[in-house]
Amino acid sequence: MSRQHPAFVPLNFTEIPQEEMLQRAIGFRDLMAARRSVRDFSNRPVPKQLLEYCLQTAGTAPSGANKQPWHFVVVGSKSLKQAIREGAEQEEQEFYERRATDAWLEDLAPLGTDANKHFLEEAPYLIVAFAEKYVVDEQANKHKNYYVTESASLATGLLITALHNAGLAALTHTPSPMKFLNGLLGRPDNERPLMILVVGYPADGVKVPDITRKQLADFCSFA
Ligand code: IYR
Repeated sequence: MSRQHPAFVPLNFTEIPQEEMLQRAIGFRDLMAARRSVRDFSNRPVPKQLLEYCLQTAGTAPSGANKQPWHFVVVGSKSLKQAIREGAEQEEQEFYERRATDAWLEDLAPLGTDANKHFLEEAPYLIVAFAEKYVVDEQANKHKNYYVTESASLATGLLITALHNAGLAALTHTPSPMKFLNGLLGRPDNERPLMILVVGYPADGVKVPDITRKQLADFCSFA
């Protein structure tokens, strides 16, 4: 049986002059260097259309065998956000009171986090990222996806980048375990919650931890 191959089409590639390449790389680096995780959000509304454009960017991520194994649920309803907060805070209470090691709590201390996740209700939107482990076809056969965590994480990284570029603040939030999100959002068993992105405008006058980032030489080597 011969396999079907896709048609090949010309790459849409326009060369950029070198000087402009450098300027663009610097400009984008500086744009992204200003991205910070924010834990206090304004309740100002955010246009849904803006999120849709950012999610379309997420959907451009490369993925194993182009299976695009991700699903994003955009949550704007007050009651669902409240339910997600309740579920997350239950897990977080366990984490802070029992599950976390002393070393972990010490590492978190500079961030000032605790089990209170008020931002899950205050922000206008929560975007819950799911990784699709396999696809179930009409005959109920399972087809596994490849590099699922890598692919869905790449899409989520692009989403964070797109949200920042669009002028919004976001927080990656990972209560653990997150299985309760499948139930609340009606997502099937073939999907695993990856993280919650809390999205909106930062609260007026919000402060963020005074942290630094590694210098290039500390996280990159040229072999
Ligand atoms: N999920 C907890 C704890 C937490 C863990 C890490 I690693 C962080 O970088 C931040 C928080 C919480 O959200 O509080």
